[in-house]
Amino acid sequence: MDRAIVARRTFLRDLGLGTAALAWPPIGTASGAAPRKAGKPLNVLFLFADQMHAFAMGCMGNSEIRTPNLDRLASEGTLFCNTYSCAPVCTPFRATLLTGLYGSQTGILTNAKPLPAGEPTLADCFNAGDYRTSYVGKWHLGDTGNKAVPPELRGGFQEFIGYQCYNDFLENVCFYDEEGREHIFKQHRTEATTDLAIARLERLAGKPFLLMVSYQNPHYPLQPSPEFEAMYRDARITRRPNCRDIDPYTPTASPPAPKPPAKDPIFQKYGNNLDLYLRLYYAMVTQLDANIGRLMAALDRLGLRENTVVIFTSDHGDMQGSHGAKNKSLPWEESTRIPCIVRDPLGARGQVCDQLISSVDFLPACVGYAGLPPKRTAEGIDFSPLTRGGQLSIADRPIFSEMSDWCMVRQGRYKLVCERPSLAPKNLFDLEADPYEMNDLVADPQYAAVRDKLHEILRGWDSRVTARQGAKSENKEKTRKKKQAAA
Ligand SMILES: [Ca+2]
Repeated sequence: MDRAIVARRTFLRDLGLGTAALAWPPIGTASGAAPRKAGKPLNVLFLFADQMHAFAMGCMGNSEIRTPNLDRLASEGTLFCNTYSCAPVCTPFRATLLTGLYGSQTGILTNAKPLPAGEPTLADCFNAGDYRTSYVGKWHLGDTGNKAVPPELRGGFQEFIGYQCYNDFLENVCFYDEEGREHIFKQHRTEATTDLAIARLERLAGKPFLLMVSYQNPHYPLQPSPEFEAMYRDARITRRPNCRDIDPYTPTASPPAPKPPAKDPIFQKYGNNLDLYLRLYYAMVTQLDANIGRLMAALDRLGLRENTVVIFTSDHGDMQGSHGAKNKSLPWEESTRIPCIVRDPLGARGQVCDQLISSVDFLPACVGYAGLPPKRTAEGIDFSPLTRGGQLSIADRPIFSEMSDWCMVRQGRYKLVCERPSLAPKNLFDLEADPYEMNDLVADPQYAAVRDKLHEILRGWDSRVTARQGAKSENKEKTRKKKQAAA
């Protein structure tokens, strides 16, 4: 299922997709792109899924999943096929997306924490540039549950309609607007999210905007609408070669899943059946894809295509039995590799870029597409030149991912995972030769030099990004001692 690594930049026709509807501008030009309307800054429409790994799209070489709208989006823009979540869990990803900082720098490596006080956000960057900023959907910063997000937790977005975190797609579909008013929907959560996003787009049209749309799909429990479930009813989904048969059931925290699992109606649906889980997961992704299609049609209807950069990604992936694991928060590719498509009206079409991109790059890139001043303290890079046929010297750039008990670096074809806090090397993989991570090279003497080089890079990064938290802990300790001395 996994596509072999392609040349640094190539085009979707090489993936066997139909060429009839696609335009192929030469590399290094932006020909084929619609001209920007004079005097109008570009809007940014940022769409992201929850728990969708990079391999669940037709344009990534998966011939068993139906994602015609995402494939079309890729054919109209750039597919970044080597993109990583720098902290593969909900809240840490969101904090990085909105601050441009690593989880160790924000202090957010677990769920439901609020954004760090006083830290400028992506919305602040756009507000300062006279953009309208609007957010729709799942938030999950500062709390969890089916509840309103109070203004002080909204990261500076001027418009807001969403909820903290609620993993039920069919029941209790509630969104809360700027005033905290509850809007109840008798439809699938994904359809409701899209309807709200379209309504917000209609309000935003005519002014430069940043609109972020945060979908709950395809996070478990897997509850596609019947018509999407039916599409995969008789499908045989090929398991990844590193997959082991596991019980895929994971209880939800919000709403709290009934215990024991046997009492959970979701368990009754797919408990202990990985094949059924995969079919339902694909159905969830296809439903999300159909909604992306609806949103793109609305963008066209409103005449916004030529002035709007569309970015699609996800917060992290889903293990689905690979390496005998389920869920996420692990360094494996199925957990850390995320989809990434950018349709840039000033960019090339049908381009595939295999440069390493990290979720810490999204803030600089969004700001870059809007032509706004960069956030000085943000990590990552503005990768916008890559969608416009430009060059960035990032072939050797290491990218990082982390949770509190591990961290990893990927540079070129190699990936090293270390344990935390010891930073002892745990796994080393050659992802070009071994894309499924089945041949651990960490103890292989032939790769000692590669391991040691990556180890040094990772230790340097870890020391730098944890310094701020270290300083905070030190200050807290000093304050505590002072108070103790004064008492
Ligand atoms: Ca998530």
